[in-house]
Amino acid sequence: MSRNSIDSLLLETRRFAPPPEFAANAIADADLYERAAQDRVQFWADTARELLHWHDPFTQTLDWSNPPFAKWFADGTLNVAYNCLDRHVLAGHGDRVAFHWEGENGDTRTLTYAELTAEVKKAANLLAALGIHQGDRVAIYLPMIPEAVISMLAVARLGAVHSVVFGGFSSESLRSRIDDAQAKLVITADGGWRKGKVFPLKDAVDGALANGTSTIEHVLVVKRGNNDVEWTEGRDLWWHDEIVTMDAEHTAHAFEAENPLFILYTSGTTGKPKGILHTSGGYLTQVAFTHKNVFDLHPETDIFWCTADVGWVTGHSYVVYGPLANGATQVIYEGTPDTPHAGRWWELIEKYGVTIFYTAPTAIRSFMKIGRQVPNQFDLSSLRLLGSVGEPINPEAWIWYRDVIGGGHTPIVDTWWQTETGAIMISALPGLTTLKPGSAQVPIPGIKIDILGDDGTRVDPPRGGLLVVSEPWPSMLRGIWGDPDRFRETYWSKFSDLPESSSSGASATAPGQIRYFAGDGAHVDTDGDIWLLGRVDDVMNVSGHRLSTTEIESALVSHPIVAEAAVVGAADEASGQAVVAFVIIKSNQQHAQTADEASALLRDHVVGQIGAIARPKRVFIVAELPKTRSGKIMRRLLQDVAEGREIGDTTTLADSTVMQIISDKLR
Ligand code: 6R9
Repeated sequence: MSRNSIDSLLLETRRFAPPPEFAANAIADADLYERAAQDRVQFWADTARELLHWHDPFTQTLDWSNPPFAKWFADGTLNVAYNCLDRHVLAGHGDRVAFHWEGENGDTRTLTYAELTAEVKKAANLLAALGIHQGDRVAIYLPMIPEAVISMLAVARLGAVHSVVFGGFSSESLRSRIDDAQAKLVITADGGWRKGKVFPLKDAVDGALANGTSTIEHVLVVKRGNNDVEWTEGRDLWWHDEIVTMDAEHTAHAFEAENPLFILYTSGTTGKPKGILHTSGGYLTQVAFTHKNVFDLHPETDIFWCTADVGWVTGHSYVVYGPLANGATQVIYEGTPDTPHAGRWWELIEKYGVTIFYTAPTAIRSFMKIGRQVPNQFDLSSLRLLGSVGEPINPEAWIWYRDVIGGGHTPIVDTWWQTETGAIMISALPGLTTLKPGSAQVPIPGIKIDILGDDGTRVDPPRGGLLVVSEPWPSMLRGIWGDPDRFRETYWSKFSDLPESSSSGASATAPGQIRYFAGDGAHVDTDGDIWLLGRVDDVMNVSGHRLSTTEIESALVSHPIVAEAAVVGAADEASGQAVVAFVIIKSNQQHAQTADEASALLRDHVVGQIGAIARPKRVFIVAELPKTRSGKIMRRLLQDVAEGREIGDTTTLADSTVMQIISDKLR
């Protein structure tokens, strides 16, 4: 975020108290904050007992004897899928709709809790027949269709571990994720609908498995796009052929609270994506708690719609686990918001009577650009609460969202959290909090957040600093898959006084201050409200998706014509940030194509290596990159160029003329 936007954020003075009738019927009361403040750990124990069904009740709440490796509710056992399905049916809610699904091409399917439970039981039997046991990893590479949710829950039901890979990722990205997790099975589809066309998924899986060395034993294929696919006999199986032969009964066994539930890969500051590991009991407790209280869920009457794809953490926590644990009725939609017309989302809100709507600022900004005449054609009066996630929401977008989508009366909850935190950490509670547009506001009950200066001391408000979580929380990541050292280094080394122990065994010395470093900058005002300012590391946020500069640079230099590459995230009106690359072409390749051809070639190459979300908006072919004397690329200067600003201080450059040459060329 640029300096100008930070200043304008902090000048924001509009305030919105909860509407009286909303406050009167709100699920959360102020008592939550009080109970949590009195005894945080006890508060989470009570919440876990209240919101979940435990097969064997736990007696221990938090074990923090070996930081940063936490255990929550460790001696309790539960089945995550049973909590999301069977118990609602047993409680008499089998006829309640779990999902209204809408395909981009107009196909629809509605599943009640009883039907969804039966589907998941059959799928669990199928996976078991394919040799999936507790702890095995299953990759899921599907469009937003009911089978995506069914597959995740079937894996969870068996105590196995899913790794959902967003369908927009390339076969290269899928391959590296399959290899890293050593998955045994991939669940995919022939194709899915996107922007009016079928995009192939099975092809990408074939590509990922082409070298024949993969740990994958079977590929289970859902028929969705009806596009042609290649078939490997013995390895590939059609979902619909197999599922019909399966028993609709399946007993859910209970697993330990710390049994791994999923791995989800996310971009970090280095090239290789990190496999963020989440476990069962603590994760489910916090997603259920936040879904219920932040979204003020009345499960009998609300229709909840979170627009995220299950390929992202928001889809895991607020399409699958939180809402289903709470017995909510939801809408899920396969395609893009503008297909076949610009009002598709608003049409769905009208059609299903959506009451709670949760989306990302990048989407809101793109609707703002089209104008209010599109949403104004639809009846959005069912909406009573709106949510935002993924990046800071600027006050103007917040106001537009409330006025145009929320009819000028709905509260908006701006929810800050991460793949690593598993669940919402900072947010207003809509029946209690007076809202400030642009601020995510306060930690949810039971969460301890601080804003620190570089020296590790708490800043004096009003002031900016680095955001940390100062106490362990139930849905915290339990590690990076296969890399405990990277886990400690990335999140815990900056502001923690960690004992000298490795990943195994408790340490002998009493731990000092242990704080999770989130990688975000934040400002805290004199009321204690938090304003998120964006990443402080080499992670970009493009349309709410995390991308690493290093990962895209590695993709670029993997192309034979590239000598060197530097990538920056440049401020962009539509997507928040846009990927801008500066590339030096190898001298023996410089005459093979024009700069425009090289730049088009390299943009496509990044798509092939990572996926369309990482496609650079611009690739500049340059002769030099600005480097310090120690050889570090000064991305800050490239960012100045990319954002069309005056170039900042160049005195630490090894060759101070480089920036002049680059900027002359680009003007
Ligand atoms: C849930 C999700 C995490 C990063 C996070 C931060 C940014 C998310 C935000 C927000 C400001 C919000 N972020 N929500 N920034 N206000 N309400 O998005 O997870 O994909 O892991 O991204 O997104 O920078 O560190 P993930």
